[in-house]
Amino acid sequence: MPRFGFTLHATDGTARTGTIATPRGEIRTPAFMPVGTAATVKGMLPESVRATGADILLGNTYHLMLRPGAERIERLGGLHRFMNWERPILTDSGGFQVMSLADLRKLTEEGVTFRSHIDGSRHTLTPERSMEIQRALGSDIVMAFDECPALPADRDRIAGSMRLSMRWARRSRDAFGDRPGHALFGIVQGGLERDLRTDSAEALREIGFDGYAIGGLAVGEGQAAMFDCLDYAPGLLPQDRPRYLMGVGKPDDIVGAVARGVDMMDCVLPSRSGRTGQAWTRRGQVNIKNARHADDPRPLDEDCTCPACRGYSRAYLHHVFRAGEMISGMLLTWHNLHYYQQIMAGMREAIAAGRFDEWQAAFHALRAEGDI
Ligand code: PRF
Ligand code: ZN
Repeated sequence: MPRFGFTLHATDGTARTGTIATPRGEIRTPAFMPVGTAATVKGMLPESVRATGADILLGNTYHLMLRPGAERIERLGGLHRFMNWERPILTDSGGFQVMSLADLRKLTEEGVTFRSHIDGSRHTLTPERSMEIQRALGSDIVMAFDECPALPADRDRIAGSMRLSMRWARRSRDAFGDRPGHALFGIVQGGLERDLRTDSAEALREIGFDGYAIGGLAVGEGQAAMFDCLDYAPGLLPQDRPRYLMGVGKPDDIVGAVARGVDMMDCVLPSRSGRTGQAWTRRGQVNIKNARHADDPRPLDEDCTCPACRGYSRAYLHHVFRAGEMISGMLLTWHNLHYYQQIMAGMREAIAAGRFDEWQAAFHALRAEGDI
């Protein structure tokens, strides 16, 4: 069985490009992972997600344990078979989603008990149970079980939470064991406190992980504060392991994160905003609901090669959104995911060529011109 591995191909300033090798295929970095929370990227067939350029999807422990159940998915051959996506899958560990979605949460040293947001049933997640669920799903990249406080939070709360997450990281590592071909990533916490982030990164490096995530950002602090943290946070992590910024973000967040040394990201934004009539283009955001599109024969983006832009006018996209037709969310999601993957491919190429500064300048210049 080929093992999990990361190869760095080139760096340009602090930006990096490389390849993560897994038994289910390669992940080109910087990588954007579309979110497939409930064993589907909403509105997209897996082959369509692949056609946008995605190498890996993200799945969620929290949602899948509640419905349809991790052991059911295991009996049905694992998550890849279940959802018909044979390439790599990374699963988040559940704690973050419990804190944002579940009812009646109770946090202890052992883990977290909560009631399902779907049917009110009672459940427990611990580092050990999260590892067991992610193993049953067949996840290729397993995330350590952590806790992430919403910002702003006071320093004591952030410090206590980070230390708990580090004890849970140790238990995650022990419960994960040795699984050739599968990877376990630790998650740095510590809010916007540099010394806490440093302690957290050191604790994780001491334990030893196949990759390292930066958690606890994009939780209300704003882009400037997030970038201030990313000015040092990736540098606290080993050079030779992938770095994953969790739950980020808008196109300019992603570009700024890659410039600061991040290799992987995920976000619901391109798929979720596709369903609410928001398109992301090289010239910025387009709200297809807006009446100004009703008679517009042009595509969303003249230069985009996605099916939504090759086959349909803004007038049509406006109409099907207003009419509540399913194809509306499908086409806009496809466009948004395609655009995100184009950004990633452009960054990989520019970093490899040592031209990332020029690429970034062109990216920002086109957005400044705005939609026409
Ligand atoms: N931890 C985990 N998942 C996450 C986060 C985190 O801190 C975030 C924060 N942006 C998103 N998803 N486990
Ligand atoms: Zn398009």
